[in-house]
Amino acid sequence: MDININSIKKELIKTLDKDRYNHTVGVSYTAMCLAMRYEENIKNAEIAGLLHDCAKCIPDKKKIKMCLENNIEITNVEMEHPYLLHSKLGAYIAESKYNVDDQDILNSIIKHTTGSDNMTMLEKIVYVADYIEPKRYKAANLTEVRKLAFTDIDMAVYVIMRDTINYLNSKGNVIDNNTNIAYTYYKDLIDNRNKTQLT
Ligand code: DGI
Ligand code: FE
Ligand code: FE
Repeated sequence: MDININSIKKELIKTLDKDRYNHTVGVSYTAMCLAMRYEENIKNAEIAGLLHDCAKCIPDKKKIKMCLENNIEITNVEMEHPYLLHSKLGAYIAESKYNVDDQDILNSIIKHTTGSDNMTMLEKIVYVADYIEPKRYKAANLTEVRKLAFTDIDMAVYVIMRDTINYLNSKGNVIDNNTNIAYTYYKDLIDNRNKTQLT
């Protein structure tokens, strides 16, 4: 995989708006810091962070069109909330346009919005970095989650999923099946860990 970070950044400046580009760089650096902490591949974290939202600024209609053209499945919930497609479509663009062939990086992009059960370390790093990067300021419990990310990444994943679902419920948004599966998995993992510690 011959990937040039500067050429990715040049292309992203053209295809993302300014705030989204700054967020992307924040996620990339945060993912690299987490990769240092958890002994994950730093360059993979950098690439995944940079490309995770590469499809975000494509208009929703075009997202749907591009998915249909490239045989990317669209679920009912994604049809209702087409912004969710930026993850799958982003992975497709990372592979076809940016020549990413590492499946762990591509899966990190696919899973970065909903999460999934049993994520790899890179998948967890991108999921968490997306929520805690320095420019984020609206999300719930940011101070706590930023600290947790570096002390207990599974707990950070769980708290982010819990707070995201609470937020979506408060807005009356449909919860994606993957989000529910992911939340149940990490809730069980944390509950079981607490039980083991008690006995
Ligand atoms: O692309 P970003 O804004 O950086 O972050 P993201 O890809 O995590 O997208 C965040 C939005 O996605 C946030 O408003 C919550 C929403 N989201 C996450 N899971 C679900 C969801 N929206 C719906 N409708 N259903 C979900 O399961
Ligand atoms: Fe995103
Ligand atoms: Fe993001």
